[in-house]
Amino acid sequence: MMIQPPPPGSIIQIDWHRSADSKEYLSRIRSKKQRRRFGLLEAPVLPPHLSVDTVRYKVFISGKSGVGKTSLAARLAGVDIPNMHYETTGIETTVVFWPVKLRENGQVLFFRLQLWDCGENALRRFDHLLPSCKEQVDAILFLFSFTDRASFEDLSNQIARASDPSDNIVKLVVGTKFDLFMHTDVTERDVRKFQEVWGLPVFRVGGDVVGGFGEVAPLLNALAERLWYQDCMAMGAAQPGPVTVTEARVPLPFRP
Ligand SMILES: Nc1nc2c(ncn2[C@@H]2O[C@H](COP(=O)(O)OP(=O)(O)OP(=O)(O)O)[C@@H](O)[C@H]2O)c(=O)[nH]1
Ligand SMILES: [Mg+2]
Repeated sequence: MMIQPPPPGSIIQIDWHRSADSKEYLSRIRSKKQRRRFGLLEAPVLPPHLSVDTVRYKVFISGKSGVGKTSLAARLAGVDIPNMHYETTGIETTVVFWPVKLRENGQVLFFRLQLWDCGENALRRFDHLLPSCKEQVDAILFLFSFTDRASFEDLSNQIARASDPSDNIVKLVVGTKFDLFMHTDVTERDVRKFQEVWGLPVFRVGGDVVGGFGEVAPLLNALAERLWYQDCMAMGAAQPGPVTVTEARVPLPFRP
């Protein structure tokens, strides 16, 4: 079933990370000026009056070798991106927490996104890696690099390999190295055409990680909003409404 996602910002408050109201929550995923890193079993510690539900999702990052999958995982976690390309030799996971405020009832939720980053050459070499990346996956980020036309042309293969039209996995496309616009190999027109054909949103990222939430908020919010919407639909709610978290998504058993 192909679900048409709602217009951006109709379910969550997309500018919430800029409001005073979000400060207390965002301070839990930051220490000093840096983003806090979370291990597999760690979570932000909230005082009782801020206690909120956490919803957990698995996100697979797909794309040609060198497009910047490992870099995107670092960027979303607020860590400096690697300067050099070191092929990822297997699967690496990164946990990102992101607080979101629902429009409907003003409820705050922590999204726990476990990013699965697998080196493309390892993925091709070892047959068991792709199935474990795809297993119970909630969302896939399909990456291409603005400086590598072949990676853009490879998107349809990536999409066919990791998903099928009837699944209800959230799918987003991310164009990396947007900072290297002098060397761009993929035009705005190409991107627009792709969006028309595939109906998938395309995000642009690039440059050094400067810290702060502004640069990652659009992508994290879009991901959170679609994941939440997908869950509400799967619950059979006609409208994504005030569904309680326990109904919508029973916390999963620990999945490393
Ligand atoms: N200028 C610029 N360079 C980037 C960006 N993202 C990634 N890079 C560079 O691209 C190179 C490859 O990035 P990786 O993240 O290691 O690539 P990967 O997709 O994980 O590659 P595999 O693990 O081999 O599949 C590195 O040298 C990064 O510094 C970006 O947004 N801007
Ligand atoms: Mg990598």
